[in-house]
Amino acid sequence: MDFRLSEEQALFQRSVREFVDREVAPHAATLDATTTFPHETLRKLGDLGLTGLGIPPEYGGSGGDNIMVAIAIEELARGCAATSTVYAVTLSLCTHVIWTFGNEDQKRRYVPALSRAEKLGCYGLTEPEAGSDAASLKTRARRNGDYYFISGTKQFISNGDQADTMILFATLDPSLRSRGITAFIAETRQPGYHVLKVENKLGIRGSSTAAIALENLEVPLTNRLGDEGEGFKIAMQVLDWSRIGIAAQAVGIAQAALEAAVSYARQRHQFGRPIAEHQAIQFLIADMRTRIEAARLLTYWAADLHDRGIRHTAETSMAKLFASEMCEWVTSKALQIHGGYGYLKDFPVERYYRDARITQIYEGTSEVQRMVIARETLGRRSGS
Ligand code: COS
Repeated sequence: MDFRLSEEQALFQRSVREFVDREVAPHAATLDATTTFPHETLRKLGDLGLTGLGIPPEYGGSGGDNIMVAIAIEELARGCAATSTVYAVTLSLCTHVIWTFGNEDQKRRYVPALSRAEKLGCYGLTEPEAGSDAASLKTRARRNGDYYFISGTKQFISNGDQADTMILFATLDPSLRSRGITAFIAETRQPGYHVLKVENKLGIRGSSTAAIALENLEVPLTNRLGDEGEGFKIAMQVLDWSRIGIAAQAVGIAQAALEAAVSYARQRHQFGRPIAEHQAIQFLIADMRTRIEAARLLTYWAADLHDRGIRHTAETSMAKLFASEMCEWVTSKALQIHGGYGYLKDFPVERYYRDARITQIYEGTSEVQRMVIARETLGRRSGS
């Protein structure tokens, strides 16, 4: 058992951190204030090969493992949570989905441009009436010859208004629930794909979240991922790895909050000395760091199991549950350490506090993670 990063992973972490400190973090407050999508940063992430992590070079990628994906998301989130969302969605919820479940033709047609960030991806699972209960989705796919025609509404789609490619889930027969769901690679730049609304959010404001209407969207048979009826299992397996990214994002946001709190506590004087010399602050800092490290270990553990091809449904949900709840706690304490100044836009902690909140909601709420962990622990017959 070795809890250290490999030399390659550690070097990768340092270089991503340097890039983020130089090119990403300085823009985070402006993206947040102006709700600006980070197109420019995405292009740079493409140039660096980060949007092709986990994909071999012959498909436009830069290789690497899932621990490196977690590191990249964590480091990006430490600088700008919104940018890490845009990145994690296109990589984990689109590129890796086609890479894992696509046939050779689909990989050749889609993976290289996505890996190089020439194209952007999104994931169309959630609907207005199908959030936690994903199997109840109503978007219909009807086959006619060599095409499917897909109609319905998708909700809370990260990158939905910006993406070129959507991993789209639709049902051929809603009465079959999960067994009627099929996955498709859909192209968004065509008639039948309409952006209904871009949401105004509490946090991760530089990322976009859209409601999408699909009106007889044409998808060729050659763009079906897997067989008819296999879509729900694909969706769940994807979440088994993509939720590791949300855990990593939570760790990154919390790390940024801890660093801000440490720096503030050293320079802020009260009662004749830096507040870092008061035990009330020291104990908070100690608890913050301990919880962050515990979440980081859970996150890397789940990523490592994924790299080893070992089933990790419970481990992923534990990492996501613990890291996201930790993140809210840590960012709240960091804000508290800043006192009144923490409540102001002049310091970044109020943004960390707002950005933290979504990690307990998207890609499965904390309640869904508890359901999954309980089922994995007690078995399906427990009635949960
Ligand atoms: N890997 C592989 N297969 C899985 C799986 C997994 N992790 N989880 C479930 N399945 C399979 C089951 O084995 C079952 O297969 P059979 O039909 O052969 O029996 C099928 O999928 C249906 O599973 P289940 O009955 O557990 O589905 P539920 O409707 O009870 O839903 C939850 C389970 C709640 C876990 C699921 O709907 C979920 O994750 N919801 C949250 C969705 C989400 O995260 N949305 C965020 C937006 S997407 S970014």
